[in-house]
Amino acid sequence: MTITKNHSVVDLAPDTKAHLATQAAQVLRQNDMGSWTKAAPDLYPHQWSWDSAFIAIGLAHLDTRRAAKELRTLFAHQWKTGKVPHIVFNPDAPPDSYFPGAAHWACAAASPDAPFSPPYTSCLCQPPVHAIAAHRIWEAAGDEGARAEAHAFLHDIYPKLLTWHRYLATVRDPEGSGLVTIYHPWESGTDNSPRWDDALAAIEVGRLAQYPRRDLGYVSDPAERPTNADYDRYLWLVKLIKRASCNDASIHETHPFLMKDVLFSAILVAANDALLEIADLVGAPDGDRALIAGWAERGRKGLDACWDADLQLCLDQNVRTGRPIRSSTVAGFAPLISGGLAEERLKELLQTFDSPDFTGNARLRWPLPPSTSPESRGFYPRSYWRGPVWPVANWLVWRSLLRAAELDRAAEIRRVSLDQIAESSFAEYFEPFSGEPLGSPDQSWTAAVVLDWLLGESPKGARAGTFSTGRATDLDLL
Ligand code: 9WN
Repeated sequence: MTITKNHSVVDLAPDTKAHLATQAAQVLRQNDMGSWTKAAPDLYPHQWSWDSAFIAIGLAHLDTRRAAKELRTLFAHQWKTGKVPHIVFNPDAPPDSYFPGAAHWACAAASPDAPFSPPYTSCLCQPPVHAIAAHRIWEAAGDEGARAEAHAFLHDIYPKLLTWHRYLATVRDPEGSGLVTIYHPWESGTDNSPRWDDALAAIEVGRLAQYPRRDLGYVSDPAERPTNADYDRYLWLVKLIKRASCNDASIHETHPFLMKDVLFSAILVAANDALLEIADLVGAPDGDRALIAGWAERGRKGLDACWDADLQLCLDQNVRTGRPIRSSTVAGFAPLISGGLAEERLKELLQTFDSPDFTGNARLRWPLPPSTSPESRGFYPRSYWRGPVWPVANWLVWRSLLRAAELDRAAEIRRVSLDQIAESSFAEYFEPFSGEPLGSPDQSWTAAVVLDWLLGESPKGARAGTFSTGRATDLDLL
């Protein structure tokens, strides 16, 4: 496929699409551990929470039962508080394959709220894409048998999803602001984003034992990963969380890094919309529905209060300082992700989206949103969440554009994203100007979103702001 100078695109040829879908399925098969999927073959040898949700979305188009299993496995390690851990450690992974690994999180297992171990888990969490994934599995279930099984799966997972969302809406939002408080950049899923720079800079790092940077062994250039100074801060925050015995109340009292994360909060709103649909499907009590709808509404209000008229983006808030974090990143499109926007706000957000700050930047190889605006402080085109383009973030934007009935824009994001991956590979992220693939090769969630783009029908009901009956039946492609 070619892109003309003004970025108008011609769709991929059918045989290229079929080839891409086959390759994507191979990536997921290669990383498949039977009942869960490694986030990446070498760099990430464990089960990550939001990766698993995206992976389930991709797997849904290959095998709905296996997709459901992915989420069942993750939720088998849910904490008693309702928290879904950010990593479930693979007991068979060599101890020197990832740092910090299970041993580093041993204290998490000692918490009275921790699930039975091994496998061990971390005591952090990640954005709650899971209800969206569970609903996508339902949508993808084709024949009667698969639908019956998917329905049974929704019955089983619904109470777990409800407890998960309740944990986020209460324990992680004691103020009732509608915004989720995170304790660590790893919880945001956008680890070294400049969003966290000022808060991290203000933290005085104490004594840390020497530790290995195992991640650097898996990328061709250390510049693609967070710096050593970033890592010192990450590990110091882990140490403080361990000192607080992974107890939420103590963390809220003592921890120096408490952030209202707008992207996380927006994903929770979108996930609450999906959970409401699941609640209907499983015949949940009216009280549950009112509760979930209330969380979604409070989330939308909370995000609205974070709007910055100057940057025309939504901004995270630092709970410790009470101040907004002035940073131009893809997280600023949070109100688009949550959905339910007033027309005027949608217009403003799309203007920012099209501007040189994001997809309208003339230097971009593809008109896809860089994780950090090339025009902003903290941008670095090769470094992880400081500038590269992430297919998984593009999937979130694509889905949100569909829900906002911005169908042409959504189609453009999908086409260009597929073009990027067809031309390069299933990389974790891409240099925005050259298009060079960076980070891990064969990243599972990249393959998963490609499968959803290729094999999932455009969700029907997008105009009404919901996902209802888009069903994938196009498995002949494989
Ligand atoms: C730390 C697995 C994860 C993603 C995160 C991404 C990266 C881990 C790391 O990889 O984080 O959790 O070691 O860098 O930032 O979003 O879930 O793919």
